[in-house]
Amino acid sequence: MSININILVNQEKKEFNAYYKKLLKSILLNDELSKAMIYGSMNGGKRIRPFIVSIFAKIAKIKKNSYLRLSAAIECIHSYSLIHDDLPSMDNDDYRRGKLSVHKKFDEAKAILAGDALHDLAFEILSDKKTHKNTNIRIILIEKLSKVLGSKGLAGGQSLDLLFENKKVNINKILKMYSMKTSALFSYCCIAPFILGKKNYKEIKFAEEFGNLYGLIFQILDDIIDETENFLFLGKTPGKDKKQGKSTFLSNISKEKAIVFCNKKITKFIKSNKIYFKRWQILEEVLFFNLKQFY
Ligand code: GRG
Repeated sequence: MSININILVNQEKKEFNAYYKKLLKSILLNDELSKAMIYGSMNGGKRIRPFIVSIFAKIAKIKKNSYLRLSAAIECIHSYSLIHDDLPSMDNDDYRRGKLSVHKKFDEAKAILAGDALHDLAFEILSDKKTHKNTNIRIILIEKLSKVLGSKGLAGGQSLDLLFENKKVNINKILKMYSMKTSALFSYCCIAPFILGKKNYKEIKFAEEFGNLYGLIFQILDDIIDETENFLFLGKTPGKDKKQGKSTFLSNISKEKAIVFCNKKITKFIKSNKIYFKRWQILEEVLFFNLKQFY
């Protein structure tokens, strides 16, 4: 069976963008901070995370309204992380998604606050009964997300990323940093729909590992395109990792070997999780989707 993942990604993106726009309009004001939040989260992202959520939500038979709210919370978090990532004290980029980054379009204080407020909005969305009627389920969703974002997740990973600048860092440490700064949120995209759908422990564990691997491959490919693509493709300053002395996977191995590494990792994971890949065949296509574009 060959499924065109590109078509599914675009369909989900369209559906998500319409829902997200409506949701933000119903919650936000018309003030400067809200404008910065909207600018930072509705400015042309690929919406890959909502796509991953939709795949796992369909497997778990979750109602559309419920999983779109989950995706909205996740995109609020993702946008917050990008707004803060672009700040002068972090990765210092004037551009994002082909447009001025939030601190350049507005100012630094507003970018910090817009990021903070998007982060908070994610929790407002998740804690609302409209996301799931069962309070315990909502608390689990919130607990898991808090862990993914904190010192052992996104924030911790970003801290390592900055700490590793201009240092010789071994590959295992780089992989650990990637698992925190990038994979953790992808893994949440996979487990959260399974939590909503009350899937069993083993299935949730599988979803977590799937998300971790997906995120790792995503980050390695992101490193490659940072080196090989131009501004038009990236929508942000190209070649920045090298210029800023970033320690990345590519500081240790060549692009070609990195691609082989990703392929081997996926193949091994599929082999050791045959039952799930047989039951949910689309997952194999999803896992190979980003990598296929490099062959
Ligand atoms: C806790 C202060 C604080 C900040 C949050 C800044 C931060 C911590 C984390 C940054 C994490 C980060 C930027 C990871 C990179 C992940 C990544 C590859 C992002 C790009 O994702 P895409 O390609 O972006 O999906 P689009 O623009 O398509 O949405």
